[in-house]
Amino acid sequence: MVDLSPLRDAIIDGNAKMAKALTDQALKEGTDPQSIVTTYLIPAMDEVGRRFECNEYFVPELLIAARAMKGSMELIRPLLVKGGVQPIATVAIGTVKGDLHDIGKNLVASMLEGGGFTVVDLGVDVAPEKFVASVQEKGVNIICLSALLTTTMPAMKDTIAALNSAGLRGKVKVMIGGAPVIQRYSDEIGADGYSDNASSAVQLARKLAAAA
Ligand code: B12
Repeated sequence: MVDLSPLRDAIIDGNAKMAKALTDQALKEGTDPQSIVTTYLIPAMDEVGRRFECNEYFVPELLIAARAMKGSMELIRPLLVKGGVQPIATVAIGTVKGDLHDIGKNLVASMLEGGGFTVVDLGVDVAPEKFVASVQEKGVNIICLSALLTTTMPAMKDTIAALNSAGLRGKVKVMIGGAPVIQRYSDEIGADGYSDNASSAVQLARKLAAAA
């Protein structure tokens, strides 16, 4: 396989144009799309996450790296789907009912996608029933709830209650996050985990998928 370390570097540097051009070229040369993801994109986003955790990178760098990764994934995703490559798990992510903040949610979604998950992005202001439907209709294994307002945090509890009422709680893991969320709240409402940033969200999702 050709050395695509410039692709890895382009993602880490957030150079979306370069990342897309290198991905396009690699695919045209016949490089296996799955190996581009596992050998270059996932390690690149892991490195971005590492730099974020040790305060070498901040939110803007995370966002531009995620955007670069997204551009590459747009070229790769249709080929993966055609080739039937198995994702780690399917995740549905959304900002809870009443809440329109989506920057952090989008970041988590991009990092999860770069981390090998299939991501169903339900958007913002997502009612509990919509999360329930995603499990029933799309075979979702993990639900990710984001809230940025203290007034919308109870919608996380409502979503877990709706999963319980639908008899689905045993079939799906629930992860929560967003600036006002803390571990104690996660424990209180019976979520399976909480993380305070997009990078550790991927680690948590991998752990939950392995335990499922
Ligand atoms: C940008 C912003 C907006 C934008 C949102 C644009 C958008 N497309 O998202 C706009 C202008 C629309 C907005 C509107 C409002 N906002 Co506002 N907003 C912010 C602001 C400045 C930044 C939020 C942000 O994007 N942070 C950056 C991201 C990357 O961080 P993050 O979301 O926390 O996500 C990270 C982690 O939390 C985690 N994470 C996030 N989600 C998830 C999910 C899972 C599953 C996991 C594991 C992890 C995880 O990973 C992410 C990446 O590391 C904050 C202040 C602040 N500094 O936080 C106020 C803030 C959140 N807003 C606030 C308020 C009050 C409002 C309004 C009510 C204002 C008004 N009066 O209209 C409205 C509410 C609208 C609504 N119904 O939602 C308050 C909330 C106060 C509170 N205690 O609830 C804040 C804190 C400002 C303040 N200090 O008063 N807002």
